[in-house]
Amino acid sequence: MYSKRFEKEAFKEEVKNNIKNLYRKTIEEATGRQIFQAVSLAVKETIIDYWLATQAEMEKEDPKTVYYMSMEFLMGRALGNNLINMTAYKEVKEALDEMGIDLNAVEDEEPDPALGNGGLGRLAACFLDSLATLGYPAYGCGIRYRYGMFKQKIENGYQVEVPDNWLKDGNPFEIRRDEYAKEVRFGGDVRIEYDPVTKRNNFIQENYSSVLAVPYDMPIIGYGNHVVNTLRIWDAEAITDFHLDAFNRGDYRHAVEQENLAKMIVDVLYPCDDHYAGKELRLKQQYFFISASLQALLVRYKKKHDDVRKLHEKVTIQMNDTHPTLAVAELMHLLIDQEGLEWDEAWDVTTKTVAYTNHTIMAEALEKWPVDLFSRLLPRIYQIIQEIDRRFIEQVRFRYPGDEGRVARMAIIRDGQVKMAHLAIVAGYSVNGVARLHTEILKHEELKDFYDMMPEKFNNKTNGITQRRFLMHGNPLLADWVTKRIGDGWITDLSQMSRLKKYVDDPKALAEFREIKYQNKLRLAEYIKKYNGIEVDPRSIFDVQVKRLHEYKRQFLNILHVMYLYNQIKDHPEMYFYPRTFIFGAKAAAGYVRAKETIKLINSVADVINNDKSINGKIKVVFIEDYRVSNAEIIFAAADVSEQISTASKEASGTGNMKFMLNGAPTLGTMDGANVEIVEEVGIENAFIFGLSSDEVINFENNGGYNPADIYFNDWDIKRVVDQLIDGTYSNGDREMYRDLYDSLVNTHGQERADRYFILKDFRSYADAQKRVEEAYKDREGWAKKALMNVACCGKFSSDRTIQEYVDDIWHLDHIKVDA
Ligand code: T68
Repeated sequence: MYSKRFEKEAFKEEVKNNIKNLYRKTIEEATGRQIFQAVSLAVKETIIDYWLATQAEMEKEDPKTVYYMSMEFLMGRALGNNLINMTAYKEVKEALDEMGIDLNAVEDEEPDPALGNGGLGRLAACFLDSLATLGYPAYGCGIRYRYGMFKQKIENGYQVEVPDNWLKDGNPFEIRRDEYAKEVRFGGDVRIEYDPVTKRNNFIQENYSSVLAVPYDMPIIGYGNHVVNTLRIWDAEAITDFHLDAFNRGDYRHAVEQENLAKMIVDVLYPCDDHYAGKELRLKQQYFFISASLQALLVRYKKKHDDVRKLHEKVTIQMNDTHPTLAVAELMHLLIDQEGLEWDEAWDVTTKTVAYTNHTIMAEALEKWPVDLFSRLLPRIYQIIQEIDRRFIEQVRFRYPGDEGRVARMAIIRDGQVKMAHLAIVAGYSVNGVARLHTEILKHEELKDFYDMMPEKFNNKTNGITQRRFLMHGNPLLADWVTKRIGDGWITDLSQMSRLKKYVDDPKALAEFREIKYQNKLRLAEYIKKYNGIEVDPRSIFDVQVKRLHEYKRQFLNILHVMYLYNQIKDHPEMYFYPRTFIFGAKAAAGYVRAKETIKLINSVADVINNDKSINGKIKVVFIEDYRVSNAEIIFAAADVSEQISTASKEASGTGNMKFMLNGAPTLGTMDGANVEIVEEVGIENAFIFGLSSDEVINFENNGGYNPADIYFNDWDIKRVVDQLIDGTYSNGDREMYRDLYDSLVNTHGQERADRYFILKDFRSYADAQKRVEEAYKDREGWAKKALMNVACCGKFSSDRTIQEYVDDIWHLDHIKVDA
């Protein structure tokens, strides 16, 4: 293992030297940030050796490699995770202790790299961790945004977005690779030129603007196996005069335009999750990283192979949602225009190389680019997509003669739009959903036409999460306890958690397990005190909903229920009530008005309830500012109840649900996404399930919805909380502040149905489930059993399992072994 190689004294010396050489300081004089840099660089020394060894192995063995293309990699902090995977965490902690440095404090100095929005970006990060740990060769390919996901401040209850300048002090783990820089071209025209020698038309892009894509590599360390893969993220720079041709050299305006393009293109991550913004700059970002990544990939392939017709034997490309789908057309372009392949040859290679993962069925998330924008920005790519579309439509007509309705539904280019999902499905050799229910909905509802025509492409890959970060690093107390009980095999084989089942009837084990949860709740309570100034009782039920703010995720339902409980306590002060702390954490997309109103509502309700002395602290409401990977680890470890309450059919999978389960928090949720599979693993008696099924929701939707007025006018408790949105109770008398939220429940707005997300419809059943939670929690040992069963049954939800399935069914990668 790495730790065998770890030499404590040498490491300490290295840290001291780094501080001296970088900052001309002693340890005592250095700031926290400087110590973080010095420690990280010392750790990087060791990483580089394994990185080189892995590269050497790949050179030698020439294994089949996956390129995971993603606009987002939500990596979270690297230092602690790297140490864990190098199996050097404890040694380094000791070494630093001896120097009077606290590793936890050093870790807290690292900016939390947030090059992703939420689930989709975090999934990509977990996948990289598992690929390296399982010993599979992989590159992550993405964008080095100068500004990642915004930092969230709450001011006067409102979300305020603050730029996330994560690179301010430099990123100690990355390496800039100038030698692999690539030019990426935008706009201009395509001239067709007949070449009498090859007897082919050549397509020549002219009058374009271009930028230089410069890669930065970050190490992705496998757990205890010396494998170090690479996350390659691209920065943009202006092409210097040197690269410009004679004509352009004098063209000042053009030069400035290119300079600006380079500055803009990687400037910022779009903060919209599950939503399509349709911005030109976004399309530029997509083409930028796809073109650069594919050019680099081909260069690498051609170093060892002279026939690009066999690319798929050594390379597979996974497209994380449709955001990287330009890979289809760009690969065609490179194979035809650069490598000289015929169309059919290029298509054969491309359709054996690219595969597509779908993450949502939400109509507003589907990427459809306007043809005029698309063809202006990417003229050659557009031509290629037109030809793919023409040939595809021919096939549909052949297969379904006379069915022009079907042709219209399936076309890639239609109604002035380029439909990226259709392109991804037509070209991809695999199309997968991210949980069983989601994949079934894709096959039988959203993508039915495609499934009918090419069922063999469709498959499910239920998401997973890495236990290295979300248990070992985030919850060391529980991790050590598990290891003490069942050994440490679970670290790389989470199915071994099932051995914990034998402890559910062991009172001593249960008492220890409960005490660990309590310690983790204390840690979170301290965090909340420090950052929110709110005192919470660690003995109360920690009921947690942390995830992006979205109407379909129904944070609104949760807070309405809190308002309802508060009414009950006020009406019946004598009533039995187990103290509860409702914890929220969520960022709203900057332009998503209703999501932002929901944040304000949660904070307003918190203000009123937390300051009402008459309820004796029976309810506390906490909105944790700036929910992100680093505080998520603390939150999951401390949760008693995992709120997974999306409208059934809307949440493709969810992955937070799995992180809560791993940390021993039973799910309070709907039968949606991966919740279905969680319940299947843990047993319905160890979860709290409520609400409409996805079939019921889809049925209502296909038949014009339901009528929330029937509920509003017949259930007085519900009417009361809904009315409290506009009677000033939570807005200092302002009746307009939450009018839009109120309206969304009871009034139809043009196209939008009232209560589109079935909040009132599910309210009673949610309240009942919450009642069952309270009942169950009163039985402390019974609760501990449920919680422990969740840990014991979480094995399926490791991303190691997910990745092994991708490898077996889709990618067929070769293993690598690194001896160092
Ligand atoms: C999430 N999607 C799904 N999208 O909502 C979630 N979208 O159910 C699933 O578990 C997760 O993906 C992983 O499969 C997202 O997170 C985005 O973040 C996103 C970003 C940009 C554009 C569209």
